[in-house]
Amino acid sequence: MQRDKFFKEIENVYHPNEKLIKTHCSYCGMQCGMNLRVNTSTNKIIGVEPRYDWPVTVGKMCPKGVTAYQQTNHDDRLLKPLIRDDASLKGTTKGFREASWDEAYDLIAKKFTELQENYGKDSLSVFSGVSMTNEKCYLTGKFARVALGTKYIDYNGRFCMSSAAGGFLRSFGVDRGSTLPWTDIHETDCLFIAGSNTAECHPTSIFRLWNVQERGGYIIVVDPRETPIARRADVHLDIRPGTDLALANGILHLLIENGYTDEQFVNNHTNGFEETRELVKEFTPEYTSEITGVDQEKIIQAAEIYGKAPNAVVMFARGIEQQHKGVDNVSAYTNMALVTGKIGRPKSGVATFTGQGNGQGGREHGQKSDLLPGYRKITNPEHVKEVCQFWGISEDEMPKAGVSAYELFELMAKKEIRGLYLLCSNPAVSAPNLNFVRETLKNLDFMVCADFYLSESAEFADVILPSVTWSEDEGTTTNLEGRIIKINKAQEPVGESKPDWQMQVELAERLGRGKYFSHLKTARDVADEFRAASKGGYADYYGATWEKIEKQDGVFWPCKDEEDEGTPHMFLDKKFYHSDGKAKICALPYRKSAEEPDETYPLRMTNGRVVYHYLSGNQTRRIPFLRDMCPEPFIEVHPQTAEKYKISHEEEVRLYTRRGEAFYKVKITEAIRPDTVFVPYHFGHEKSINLLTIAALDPMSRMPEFKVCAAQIEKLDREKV
Ligand SMILES: Nc1nc2c(c(=O)[nH]1)N[C@H]1C(S)=C(S)[C@@H](COP(=O)(O)OP(=O)(O)OC[C@H]3O[C@@H](n4cnc5c(=O)[nH]c(N)nc54)[C@H](O)[C@@H]3O)O[C@H]1N2
Ligand SMILES: Nc1nc2c(c(=O)[nH]1)N[C@H]1C(S)=C(S)[C@@H](COP(=O)(O)OP(=O)(O)OC[C@H]3O[C@@H](n4cnc5c(=O)[nH]c(N)nc54)[C@H](O)[C@@H]3O)O[C@H]1N2
Ligand code: SF4
Ligand SMILES: [Mo]
Repeated sequence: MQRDKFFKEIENVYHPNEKLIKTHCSYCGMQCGMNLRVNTSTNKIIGVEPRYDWPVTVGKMCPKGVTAYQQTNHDDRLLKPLIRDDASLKGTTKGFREASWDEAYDLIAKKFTELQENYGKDSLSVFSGVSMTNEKCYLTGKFARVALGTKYIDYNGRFCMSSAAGGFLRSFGVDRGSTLPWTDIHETDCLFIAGSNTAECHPTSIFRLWNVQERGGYIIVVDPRETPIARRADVHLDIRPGTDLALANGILHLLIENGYTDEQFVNNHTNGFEETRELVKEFTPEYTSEITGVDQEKIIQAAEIYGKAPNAVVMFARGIEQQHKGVDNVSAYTNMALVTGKIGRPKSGVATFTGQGNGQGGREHGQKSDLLPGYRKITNPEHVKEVCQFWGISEDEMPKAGVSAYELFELMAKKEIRGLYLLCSNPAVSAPNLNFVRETLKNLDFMVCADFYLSESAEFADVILPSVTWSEDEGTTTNLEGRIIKINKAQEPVGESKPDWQMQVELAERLGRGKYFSHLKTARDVADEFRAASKGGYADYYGATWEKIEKQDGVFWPCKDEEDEGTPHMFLDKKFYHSDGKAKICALPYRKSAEEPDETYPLRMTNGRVVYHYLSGNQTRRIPFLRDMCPEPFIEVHPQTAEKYKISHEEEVRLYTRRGEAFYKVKITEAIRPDTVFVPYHFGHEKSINLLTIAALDPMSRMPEFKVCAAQIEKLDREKV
């Protein structure tokens, strides 16, 4: 206690020309607590310090977090709207001229109206992202349905959290990324972590992982690469990419065979056990090892450790989710917690490492093609009725369910969709099968892009609208625990940039839909409408007022009213959200990857992140320190494989798949399987690994199979470059 007080006082030390604005990092789902330092003479952000008093991250930040403040007053900021005046330069940064907001809005309203008059309401689409606050995500959903009246809205979470969401909905009937607070996880006895490079992607979770081991507990890691956490794990299951379903079934087989099931829990609180037991019978260690490439001994050891642990947490991330069987992978690993009853109590449970800053909240309130605020379903007439009443529109005005993110591009290619309002996403780097996606963007009749930097996607736009960074507006996000937190404004928007919610209100007015939006004059107005819109949905935020968030260090949803303090632990009453109150143990047959290696493409290509860059890299590639630390992508190759191809460290090679090619410098490392190569994905143009990825979609979540496809390396004739 004394120590906490000491640090609190240090943080509040008075600087004569500075004030500190309490907020959270702009990037990942950890949403680390930070104070932005603001010069009180210039009213500009000049630096940052970590917040020791934030319970989730207690003074920790990563290299992206400590430099995040450099985004705000960066020279590359877009200061005024831009209008394309040379169509022949589409796909480049050139051919734009500066314009006033009035001119930009008038042009957008004219073009959008023309397209809808000629080709119908659904000829327009909205593609958004979840680096935005809950309030902005909510309003974007309303903007698409009420201002544009189109059914075609989807967002980048489809490439991120959709399989986790689908798996949780199937297993539990509810989708909150973590069933327990992060402040619990270091107190568990076993962490089973699959497909997460925690040390690079959620670095400020790491001290909790090591703490489990320091307290005598165990860490089991499933990853084709020896990541930093795999290196320190008690067991590293070095899996062949794309075979997690077999591994999860193999572990389940052992948990059941060796008597680690909690029969009472299974009988009283779950369905599907018998069917699943039958299915996993064939997944003996031998058979599992054959499919996954992991030693039998290690599989047995992992099952023993997890089975014996009094408390355990199963965790996973995009490594298992970004597959065309991502939802099955999530439910299959979740089965481990359900058969052993290690869920619905403190220190035990299931959690996914939510990716983007607001990856949790942003998926709950209507940016997804089939969802409305409060996690209501657009296919449920009752839900539609509630939301229509709230918005004041008639039920036949509410568009139907649209399609998923990648499918939007397919409809654009078919000219069913002709216009796009893109905000907070950079699909020209981040979408799979990029040769197709870029061509599609190029051929749109009219495209608007809202961003604060000129992204690779903005290069295709007809109008670019300058938005603000996270530090120039206020609102809430929901971190990876399901904790709603407050982002505070530290300085006024630079140049003429505006928050997205304000652009949408002003555009709605131009589109003749002002009466549904004009009352929203401040971020707080949007927040109050948003909370009320979520009321009664299962992701109920109504009771999570800004005041309560401040008082309680965040509020876990659901939080229904003033008195409700929120819900840090899910299912403490052993009530799941399916109509019978039970969870579902899922029998999931093993399926191969969409594209298995063959003679022509003998390698498995996977990809992901490095600690220094964030997603498409549009933000972090501009920060000098981060750019210096990782200026370009590379390809990780095992020494045996390098020998086979006669390639050496730092040599440039051609990597290619059935969809495309790219050239990367080789990084020879034993920390990868010999049958697998890995490339970080944060780079644009000809360096994008997505030129090579496959757009095979999960049948439930419509998540593309980013993480696995068949590839080949070609040694170039050139000398070392
Ligand atoms: N530094 C940094 N941190 C980030 C982000 C970032 O861009 N940079 N992005 C944020 C976002 S939005 C997200 S979604 C998260 C992502 O966080 P993670 O999911 O942890 O990151 P990835 O690097 O995509 O993939 C994780 C691991 O999956 C492994 N993997 C690949 N294929 C398979 C497989 O078939 N099975 C298994 N078991 N593992 C496999 C990879 O080797 C990799 O180590 O990170 C968040 N944090
Ligand atoms: N090959 C491969 N591809 C992947 C992945 C992978 O692992 N491998 N991961 C996938 C995952 S998990 C994700 S999350 C996606 C992410 O893919 P993207 O959606 O492309 O992610 P970002 O780079 O965050 O793009 C956000 C853009 O919006 C801008 N921006 C940030 N905040 C705001 C705001 O408040 N308003 C506006 N208007 N703009 C803003 C940023 O400058 C940036 O240009 O990529 C996916 N693609
Ligand atoms: S761990 Fe995530 S939230 Fe924390 S400082 Fe790094 S990028 Fe920001
Ligand atoms: Mo993500």
